[in-house]
This record gives sequence, C-alpha cells and structure tokens, in this order.
Amino acid sequence: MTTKESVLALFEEQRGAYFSGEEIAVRLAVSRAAVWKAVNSLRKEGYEIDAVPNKGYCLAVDTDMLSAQGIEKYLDEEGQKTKLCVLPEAESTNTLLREKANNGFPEGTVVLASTQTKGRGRRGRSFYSPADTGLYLSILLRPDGMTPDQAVKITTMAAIAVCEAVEEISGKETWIKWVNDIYQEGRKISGILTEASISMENGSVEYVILGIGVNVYPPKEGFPEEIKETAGAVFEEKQQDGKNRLAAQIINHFFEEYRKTDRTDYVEKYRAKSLVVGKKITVLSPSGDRTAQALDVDQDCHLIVQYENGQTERLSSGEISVRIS
Ligand code: BT5
Repeated sequence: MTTKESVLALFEEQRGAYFSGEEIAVRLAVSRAAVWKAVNSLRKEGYEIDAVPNKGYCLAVDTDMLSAQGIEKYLDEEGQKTKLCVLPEAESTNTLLREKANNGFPEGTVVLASTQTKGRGRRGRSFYSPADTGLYLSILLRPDGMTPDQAVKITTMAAIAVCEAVEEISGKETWIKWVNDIYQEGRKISGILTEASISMENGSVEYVILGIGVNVYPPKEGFPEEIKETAGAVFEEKQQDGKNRLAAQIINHFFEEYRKTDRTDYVEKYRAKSLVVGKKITVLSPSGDRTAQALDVDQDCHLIVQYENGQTERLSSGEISVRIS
C-alpha cells in the first residue's frame, strides 16, 4: 500500500475521529511530511479532510467517495477474497479487466471506476457512465468447466445480487427485465454486461468478465435526452458511503451465489423478480420484432414465450432483447 492508501485506510476505520500528524506518522512509520503530502493529495481527489491545530486531521463522516479502503470495510468473508482496483476513470472497466485477464490475473480481481469514457452495453450499445454518481465495476471469474451456453447464469446471479444489494440499502423493491436490466419504480437503474472468453482447444469458458453499471444518484447534468424517460437512480440524494456500501454488497451477494456448489435456487429468485413473466412483450431480434406472451424462465435462464400464432419458443439472450408492450 502507498502512504496515501494507508492514510485513507486509517481515516476510513474511524471517520469523524481526529488523528494528529505525528500519530499517523508513527503508526505508519513514515515522516510527518509524507503524511501531509498524502492528506493533500487525498484532498485534491475530493476527500473532505478537516485539519484543526492541536487536534489533527479528520475524514468527514458523510464522505461518499469510491475507494478500495471504503469498500473493504463492508466486505464479508467471501467478498474479502476479492482484489479491488479502484480508478478515477476508465474507458470501460470490462475492457480493462479483459487485458488483466489475458495477463493471467486471478478470479476475484475487481476493477471499479468513478467514471467511464466508453462504457459499453450489449451489442455495441453504450452505457452512460457520468462521474461520481454511478458505480461501474467488473469482476473477473474463471469458472471450472463452464460451457458458453451456461455463462448466462452468471448474468442471472449478478442480476439477483444487484437487486438484493440495492433493496437492502435503499429499502425499495427492484425488478429484473430479462435478461440483464434492473428496474426500480419503473426505471432502469442498472445494466449488466457479461463477456466470456472461449478456449479454442475445448470450447469451454476460459474466463468471464462480469460488468455491472448502477446509477446510484441522478447525474449532475441530468440523464441524456435518449434515456431521460427510461433511466433512473437508486437514490435522489447523497448518502453516507452510498457507493462504497452498494459496491461491497453487490460483491458480497454475487459471490454468495457464485460460490454455492449447488447453484440452482437463484433461478427461483430470478423468476420472482421478473418484470416480464406473465406480460405481453415484443421480442426484438435481428430477424424482426414479434409480439408474444412471456410465460416463464426455465432452469437455464431462457425465456419461454408464446407468439400470437400459438407457437412457443425458448429464447436465449445473445441476439434477443424484449420490450414490455
Ligand atoms: C446494459 O446494456 O445495460 C449493460 C451495461 C453494462 C455497464 C457496465 S458498467 C461496468 C462495465 N463496463 C462496461 O463498459 N460496461 C459494464 P444494454 O442492455 O445493451 O443497455 C444499453 C441501453 O441502455 C442503451 O442503449 C440505453 O438505451 C440505455 N442506457 C445507457 N446508459 C444507461 C444508464 N446509465 N442508465 C439507464 N439506461 C442506460
């Protein structure tokens, strides 16, 4: 850890408490000048750190800055097995993590960014990722013997993890629009992009990059015109540690499901949260749009639909999206 990271970890342990420069220097075995430099650099990043003569430095209690030290406070035993990398900015955390995956980084490597300049959605779409109001994270997974078809289960588990985390923290109910969108109060608050790398040798999944974007607060300048009517945020106003808590809970809940050897009950949870089952929908596919009734989600997370001519189909997520009619 750098001196700056160690100073932040100390402040995070006891927000609102004053630490003298000397005390910090002794505890971290660095010079007082190094402490002063670290505090200044944290301030430049946006941390609100009070300095009072004869008392010392103190991190404001209501701080809401995304940081590894801030997230780690809330990680449970499984969550603590992850290795977090928090950046002020990334083009896309999925793209960055893919590079790390190709360089052999292990399962549980997590990249988070305060903003993305080229946040990606499915099929070349973009994910709006403004600074400081959202959560953009990617998790590297190396599942044993998973086939590409089964990789959709990762998206499903993640969708449930996001729902559980958001509900716990906001107290408001969430819904999943098959397969990868999370809704709250009728608006999309989160999207998931799961990308798999397939082994050329045996066709199995080499690694999976699980990308999750959440609108934690409304963007300062509002949502762009194209999504103004459909996008929403978890909170209207700043919360104490809103982003760190949410990130940690998503990681905790996801790994709780993922580590289960008998991974089946998440399908039940997914069904219960489905926004589309039982509804009339439009199935959007490259071959055209068709009206259908969404009947169920099966054990493999396919959506079972019935078209107006009575024909039923089992949809997999790859090329298909649905719109609630
Ligand atoms: C998604 O795609 O919603 C997946 C989004 C995944 C984003 C994460 S952030 C961390 C990681 N790094 C990345 O680069 N990506 C992942 P899709 O279902 O294709 O939805 C995209 C559509 O959602 C867009 O075409 C817009 O209509 C809408 N949209 C874009 N940004 C949005 C936002 N911030 N909130 C709500 N809706 C949005």
